[in-house]
Amino acid sequence: MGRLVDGEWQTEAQFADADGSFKRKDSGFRNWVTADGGAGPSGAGGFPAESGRYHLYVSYACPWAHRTLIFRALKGLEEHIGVSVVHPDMLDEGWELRTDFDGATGDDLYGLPYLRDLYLKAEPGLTSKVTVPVLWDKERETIVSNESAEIIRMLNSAWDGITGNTDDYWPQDLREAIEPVNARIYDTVNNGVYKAGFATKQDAYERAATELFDSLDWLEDRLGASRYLMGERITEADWRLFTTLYRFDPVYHGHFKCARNKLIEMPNLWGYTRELYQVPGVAGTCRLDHIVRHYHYSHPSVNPARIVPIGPRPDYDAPHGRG
Ligand SMILES: N[C@@H](CCC(=O)N[C@@H](CS)C(=O)NCC(=O)O)C(=O)O
Repeated sequence: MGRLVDGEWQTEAQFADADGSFKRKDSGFRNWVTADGGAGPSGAGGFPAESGRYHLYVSYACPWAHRTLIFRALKGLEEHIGVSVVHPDMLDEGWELRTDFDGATGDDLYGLPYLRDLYLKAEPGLTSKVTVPVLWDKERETIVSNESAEIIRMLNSAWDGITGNTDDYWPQDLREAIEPVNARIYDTVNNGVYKAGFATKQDAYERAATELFDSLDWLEDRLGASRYLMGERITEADWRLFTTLYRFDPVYHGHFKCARNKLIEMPNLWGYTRELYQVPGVAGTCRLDHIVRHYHYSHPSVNPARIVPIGPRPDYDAPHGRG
């Protein structure tokens, strides 16, 4: 992996800071596609929702990019927003647009070899991490956003007038209540697994792993009392949690040492994961082949021999028994 500094690629060997803990950097491109092209909560305006104008660059492996694929599917946006899928191996050159892995599409728009080239096309001389997902504007040839939490809110409603799909995963009456749930899940679960996995000091690892499982215990209780995180309706909070739960046993339990127990040992969370997986459209966004390969192959500080394990492969299609 690496980063762009003044437009030049620099490789980095370590994921953790000097104190042994992993700190995720904020995303840099924060504009919004809106129904009328007005500016969103952050960034500049001029990105109106249109069919065929925008393109997503994703990794099937990445839980943050996975959120955007789920929203694209649920909201009927497949024919309106194209997708390019990076190769699962993220090595010294960062994300590559190679096609020698099933499902890796290469760059459908420009034939660029590396994702960093897309960032440089948007802004030559850029200093930035080069992350997925990227929401790209083909007309202005620039990055609208590389922040998944904001991209899913755009997908949730900006194209509704085009698709006629008004399903709402960020309903006005739940927005305030969703925020603290998202915040705890982001910090201790979505990002918590990375903090445990990339820690290079025992205390940093134990802190992250303990907070992670405290939160999973809290969620296990919550999902014993309620079908979804916010009650009877599926919201963005559920989809944000799902992408981490889906990866838990195949990757985080072993590779990231999130090892107090497996997800399949937590009946409410495991049934809930299966239920969300079985929502029409979702399974098609889930690629365990990319996921298992990416993590085990791309983190030499965690898995230097790059051995890709043979399992486990939970049965996400088994009856979920909820509702
Ligand atoms: N805050 C970003 C995080 C995205 C992110 O960190 N993606 C990872 C893949 S799972 C990535 O591209 N990492 C490349 C790097 O850090 O160099 C979001 O949610 O969109």
